[in-house]
Formats: sequence, C-alpha cells, structure tokens
Amino acid sequence: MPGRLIVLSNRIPTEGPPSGGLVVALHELLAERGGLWIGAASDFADEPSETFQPVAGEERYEKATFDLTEDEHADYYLGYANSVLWPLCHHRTDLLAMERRYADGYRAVNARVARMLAQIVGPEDRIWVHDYHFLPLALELRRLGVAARVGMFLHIPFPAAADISALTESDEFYQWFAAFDLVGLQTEADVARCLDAYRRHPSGEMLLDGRVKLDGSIFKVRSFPIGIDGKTFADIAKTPPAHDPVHIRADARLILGVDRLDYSKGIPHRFRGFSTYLARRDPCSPRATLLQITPPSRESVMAYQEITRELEALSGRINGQYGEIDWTPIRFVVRSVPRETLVPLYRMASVGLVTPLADGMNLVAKEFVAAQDPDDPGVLVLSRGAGAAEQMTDALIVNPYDAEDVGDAIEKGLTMPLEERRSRHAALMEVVRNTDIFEWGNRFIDALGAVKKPAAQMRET
Ligand code: GDG
Repeated sequence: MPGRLIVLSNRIPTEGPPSGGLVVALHELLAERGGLWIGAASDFADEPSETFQPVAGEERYEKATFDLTEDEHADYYLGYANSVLWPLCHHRTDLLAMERRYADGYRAVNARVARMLAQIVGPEDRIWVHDYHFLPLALELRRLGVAARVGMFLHIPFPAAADISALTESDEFYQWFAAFDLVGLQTEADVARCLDAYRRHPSGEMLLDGRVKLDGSIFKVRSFPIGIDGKTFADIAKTPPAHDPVHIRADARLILGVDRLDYSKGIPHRFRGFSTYLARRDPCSPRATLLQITPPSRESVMAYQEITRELEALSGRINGQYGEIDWTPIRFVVRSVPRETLVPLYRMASVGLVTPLADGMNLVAKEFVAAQDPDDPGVLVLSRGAGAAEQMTDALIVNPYDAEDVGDAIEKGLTMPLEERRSRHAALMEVVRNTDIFEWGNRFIDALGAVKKPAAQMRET
C-alpha cells in the first residue's frame, strides 16, 4: 500500500483560505491526495517543542507546525537561509554573512525537524521538502535510520561550483543534497551546474543510470520547471475590474515591473535601462510610465535595507531629470497590491519588464503572459538570468546588466507591430500551458515515488 505524502515548506497557510500560486497549488495537491503539510509556526516559542503542533481547519489533509524561538528565527531563517544560502544561490558571494552561529542555528533547527519527522514517518511515505531552508533535512533523517523516500525541490538557482567553495560549510553542502533521493531543480542549466559541481568534487561519481554518487549516497537530479495556474489567471484577467486599477493618461503607455524588494531582481539595473530608453526617446512618441510594484521583504536584513535606499534615490533622480508637470516617468510603489488589482495591471501593460539578475524561475513572467488579451497582447521583456528564459524564448530576451540592451527592448516592445505581438504571445502562452503548476506537482510526486528505495544506501551515523 502506498504511503502518505508529507510536504515540508517554510511557509504554510495557518488561517483562512490559502493565497499565492505555490501555496494554493500545494493545498490543492494535498486536498486531492491526502497527507500532511508541515511548516514553521507564525508565532515565536520560548521553548521549542519536540513534537509538531496540529493545525485545525482543514478536513482533507492534516496540517502541523514546528516551533521556532526568536533566536532561531534570527540564525536559521534570517541568518543562514536568507543571508548565506540566498546570496550564494543568486551569485552574490560578496553578500555572504559569515557568522558561525547562523550555520549552527540552521543545523539545529533542521536536526530537530528531522527528529520530529522520524517519530511519525512510515517506510512507504514520501517526504517532499521545499527549498533552501531545509537542505540538511534528508541527511539528518538518514542518520536517524529513516528509510522513506525524501525529495527536495529547490525553487532558487543551484549555485556554480566556484560559488559553493566560498561557503565555510561547502563539504556539508554537497552531502546535504546527496542525502536526498530526488533533487528537483527549475531548469536544465541548474541541472548542468549541479552535475558539474559533483563531477568536480573529489568523491563525486556519475553512475551509468544518470544518478550521482557521493560517498555512500546516491541521488537523482532532474529539472521540473515550475509554472502557474494559467487558466485561472486568464479567467480573472478576462473579468473587467470593478474600477480602473490605475489612472494612466489616455495618451500614455504602461510598463510594469512586479517583484519582491530583493537585490536578485535587478530593479536598479531596470531603472537604469528605463532611463536609457528615456534619454533616447523621440519626444513625439507616446509617454511611457514605469510602474514598479515592490512588496517589501526580509526588511531586517541589511542588504535589503540598502537596496530600498538605492531605489528611492535612483527613481528620484530619474524622475527629476525626465519628469514633467503632468508626467512622472517612474512610479515606485513599495507595498503589495491585491491580486484583483495586479491581474488587470498585467493586462493593461504594454510591456512587462521582468529583468532579474538571477532567478530560479520567475512566476511574474508567466502570470504576465497568461493575463494578456490574445488579440492585443503586451510584450514580455525577460532577463536571460531568469530560469523562465530557458522556456520563454519568444519573449524579448535581455542582458539585465546592460542598460542599453534593456532600453532597446523597451523601445522595441512599445513599438512592436500587432502581428508580431500576437505570434510571440501565442508561443509564450503555449509554454505557460505546458508548465501548469498542478501537473508540475504531480510530476514531482510521481518521480519521487518511482525512485529506488534508499534502504540500501543508508548512511552510517
Ligand atoms: C521563488 C523564486 C520561483 C508579487 N508582488 C505581488 C504579488 N506577487 C506575487 C507574484 C508571483 C509571486 O509573488 C512572486 O513569484 P516569483 O517567482 O516572481 O519570485 P519569488 O518570490 O522570488 O519566488 C522564483 C518561485 O519561488 C517559485 O518556484 O519562480 O525564482 O525566487 O506569484 O504574482 N502578489 C500580489 N501582490 C503583489 O504586490 N497579490
């Protein structure tokens, strides 16, 4: 009899209906298959419990949380996960915060979650671990003798070998991934970087069946490009909004950026690209306003405070240089907007600017395409640093570091003939359909079920 599905992710919806693409998709998958979803509790604990706390309110599957103290949140979550692993995987080794206590806190939280899981997991269960918050989890489970299948999906890029070597814990980093049975990455480029890193490792071995061996552990690595619920998106976009989401002059065009406030998203570079476009623009051409919607994130981490200041100064400078009494070229909005507002904005925009320096996939690119009117679609300008660029080759692909390249793409997007816009959009829509998020989830879970049982490769304690 097949075991149950156990999903572990940092964030878990504990109150009200789930919102946000991934959370909704995991909710639907669990509602269909049954199982258990575990995530971090939203309130800090004084003394963390050694058992999961059940969360009520869901009948089709179980939900539970694990505790975190305030210090653990600082070291494990803000520290190691977001000030070490996040910059590492986004090619920003210059931002690595080397604090011994971060790694200690990270290992300790993962070891505790593994101990709690070991108490409840059956040998036929499948454990699906999400993201960089839980890299040591499979290694800890194996040390406890757990033989269930354990899979990791990494939502962010897999780092290059040279970047991994900047990590104090680089040896452990290799062992952490190797202890999973299945490692899912976003793109073929991620898979290539992962294989290359293990090939270079003195104990790494490529097996004939394509799996990777490191010391006593064998794992499989594959790409599972994540997507969105495209149909629901297109349906929302077709419904006229109750009111105009933004008042843009009839003779002006809208260029839209939507990103968490994060240095990986390349927002300063984007502003400079827009500034290049403004500098060269024909004064008789329609005015274009860049609306940048930027929900704040990880505000207590220093690198995030710095980028906010940089963007405020940059948008002020560009608006001062090019603005007119009835036109502000950049509208920089540092807050999140409701989805009912976001989707009509996507649809109104002539150009969607998705120009991260590095990004696992970037779902905004797919949402923008799904929300367009196929008869009169906007143009997607997409960075080659986004995982999405591997599939969405009919977007205007740019080098996000090159302001002139971005400026040219903006110009090209704003002036693209209708026929070309339609044919590019149709091709991109095909990609969105082919990477539906529900299929993505089912594919990963089935692939995890199909891997050989790990009992034969159990590690020594
Ligand atoms: C990680 C990886 C990977 C944004 N602003 C608002 C808002 N959003 C929503 C978007 C989109 C989501 O947030 C952002 O998703 P991304 O994929 O762009 O980026 P990350 O948050 O960095 O996610 C990434 C992803 O995981 C999935 O694997 O693609 O590479 O970094 O859905 O719509 N939603 C609302 N208001 C906003 O202001 N309602």
